[in-house]
Amino acid sequence: MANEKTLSIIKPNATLDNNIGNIISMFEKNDLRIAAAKLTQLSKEKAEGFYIEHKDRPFFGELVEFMTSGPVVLMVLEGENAVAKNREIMGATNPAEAAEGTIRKLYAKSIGENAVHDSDSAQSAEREVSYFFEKNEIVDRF
Ligand code: IDP
Ligand code: MG
Repeated sequence: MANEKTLSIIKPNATLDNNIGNIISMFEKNDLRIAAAKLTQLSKEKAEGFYIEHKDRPFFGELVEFMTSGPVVLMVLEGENAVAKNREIMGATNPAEAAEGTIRKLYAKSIGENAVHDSDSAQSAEREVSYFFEKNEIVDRF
């Protein structure tokens, strides 16, 4: 199986609820490693650019407003099959549909305030990782 990198974001509802550690421990328990991390608050421009694929969706304004409303933790996660593995650990977009034990089942408030983002494919992972991180900010020692 391939060693991959994927982008993860702990969203403002989860940072404000003090669930950063709980969420990171879910990644670590599932053999994903943190290869880069920063805590920041996104500007409107940065959040809009990140979610550009959703710009025509009805919830775009709400999404950008939420993502800029508080601190976020941006992380590069690394491990075997990291992209698919993170999707599984994270759970469905809507917490009402998320499987038991997933991050969203445990820590999401609603379909919008759903605790975490991850990259949905290897191709998005590449774009999303380089959207937030310079090459020299990513550790490659694992
Ligand atoms: P994903 O995060 O599970 O991949 P996407 O469909 O890519 O879900 O949507 C991106 C983000 O937009 C979601 O994580 C959620 O925060 C927000 N979002 C999606 N659908 C809705 C909605 O119907 N209302 C409000 N926000 C939504
Ligand atoms: Mg998505």
